[in-house]
Amino acid sequence: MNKLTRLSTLAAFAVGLGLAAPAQAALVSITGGSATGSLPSGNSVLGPAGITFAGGSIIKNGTLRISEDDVTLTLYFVGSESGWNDQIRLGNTAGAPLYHTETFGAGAGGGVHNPEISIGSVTQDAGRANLRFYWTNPNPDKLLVKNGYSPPLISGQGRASLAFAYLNELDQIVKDPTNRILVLLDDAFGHHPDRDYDDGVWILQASTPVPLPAAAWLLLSGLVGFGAVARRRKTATG
Ligand SMILES: [Ca+2]
Ligand SMILES: [Ca+2]
Repeated sequence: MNKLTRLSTLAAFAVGLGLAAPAQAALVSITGGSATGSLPSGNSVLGPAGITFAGGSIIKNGTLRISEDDVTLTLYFVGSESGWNDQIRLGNTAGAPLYHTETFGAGAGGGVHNPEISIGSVTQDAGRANLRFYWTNPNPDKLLVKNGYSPPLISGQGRASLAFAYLNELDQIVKDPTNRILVLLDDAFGHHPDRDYDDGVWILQASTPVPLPAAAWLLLSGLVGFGAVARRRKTATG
């Protein structure tokens, strides 16, 4: 095996390793908005849920954007202070939208949920993430806020608001983009907004399918090539 063959074998091995590992690039980004490095005043969910700061910020009124097509968003419910009947809806590119109606209040049977409850998954394409929040009681449903846009409500009642943050696997709010987004809702229907951002708290986990067969094949070919190099070295020195 000449030097060039050996190098190409090692390159194939590296490519195999790279494709076998999950994509590291963040699939979602938070753009715009205003950052705050402390818990919203009066927030009753983040502390009990064990969510802490580690160099990052909560970004209020930002926009959540998806960087690729066919990104799967899995929604987990963390908790809610509110006894209001709010609802989150995730649009998607295939199949029915995902609904989650929050009917819990603080205390027994509601409040903070830890570990998080999986609500389900949807698939979305690149662009603004399709998140919409409704106040569902009384009927008809009223749009509170959607990602990147807060519609004006009845005069004197302000606007609902969303906040996002990047979370790591330890539930720490971090500066660098991750594929795990903390979603905070502050509702504003029937009363003035108090900006405690605990009227609905979720985590969105973004992922793309990993092409396992191709990755596994490349990894295998890389290992076979690496083995050939090792055998040749052993022969040469032996
Ligand atoms: Ca509130
Ligand atoms: Ca509240």
